[in-house]
Amino acid sequence: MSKFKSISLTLGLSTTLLLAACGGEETSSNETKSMSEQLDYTITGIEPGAGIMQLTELTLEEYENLDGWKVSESSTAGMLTMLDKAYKNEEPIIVTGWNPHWKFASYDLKYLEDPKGTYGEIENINTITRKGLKEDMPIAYEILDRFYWDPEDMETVMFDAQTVSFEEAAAKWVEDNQDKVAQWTEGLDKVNGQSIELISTPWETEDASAHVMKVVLEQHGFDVKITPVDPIIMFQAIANGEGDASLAPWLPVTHGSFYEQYKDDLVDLGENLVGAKVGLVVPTYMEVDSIEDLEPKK
Ligand code: PBE
Repeated sequence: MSKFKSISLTLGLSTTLLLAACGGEETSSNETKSMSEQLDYTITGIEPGAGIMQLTELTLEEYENLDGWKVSESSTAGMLTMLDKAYKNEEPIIVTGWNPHWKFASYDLKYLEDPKGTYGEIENINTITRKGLKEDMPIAYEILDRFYWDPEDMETVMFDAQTVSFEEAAAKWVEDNQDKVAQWTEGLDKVNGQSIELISTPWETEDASAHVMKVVLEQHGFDVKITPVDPIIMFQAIANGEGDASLAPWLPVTHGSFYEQYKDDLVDLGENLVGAKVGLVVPTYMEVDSIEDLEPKK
């Protein structure tokens, strides 16, 4: 017993000596590095076409203390993997984040304060259609116009879709929320196989809304196709009439610059959800509260 103990003590000691001798390498020097230095002045981003990536580039320009910082391009899955890894090791990480999203239920996270407001405040998600849809498909137009749900509804679908497909999760939500769905379809005649194309974006929030709308429109006799594309392409497709409608624009800030470009060539039916948010997100164990607390690169 005592032998084992002394061996492990010796091992413990030599590991420490070894690490100290290696100097400059992670463990020993991280203690003296500032948090910004440990992060290598990098924000972990997502797909380059996302609105939040544009807002992050703008943020890097607007905040003087972010001199020398960059945002890495990745994918949402890549960002979530990095977040998970950092979180498990209690290492610092800053990600481009948003609500609704299950990451806030899985980890203790906080938004960094944004005194310059480059990420806006509360975001809405709007419904837009191509011009002429009202005349061509008055029933679909009316259902789209009435569609409105709460962040909790969207989260329910996103949560269920972690274990089943979005088709199934959406069908279940529709079944469980017949009162809401009835408000969107009440008094409207069914159609006979009319085709409609919903343009979406490749994030779970939009998978949820597009699939719920698909189920509702299919129950009303429509033949529905969902096409996920980058936000800018989504606006283009609605503006040039290639797609019929979208439930995906995040406004007024996240997709604000795309919207400004195309707003005259589309029909805006207003919010389908209120209470979304985007910003820089960190684990709560990090001792930083504001974007202004970050240090410029030396
Ligand atoms: N998001 C989710 C998207 C919109 C929906 C915030 C990552 C974006 O930044 O464009």
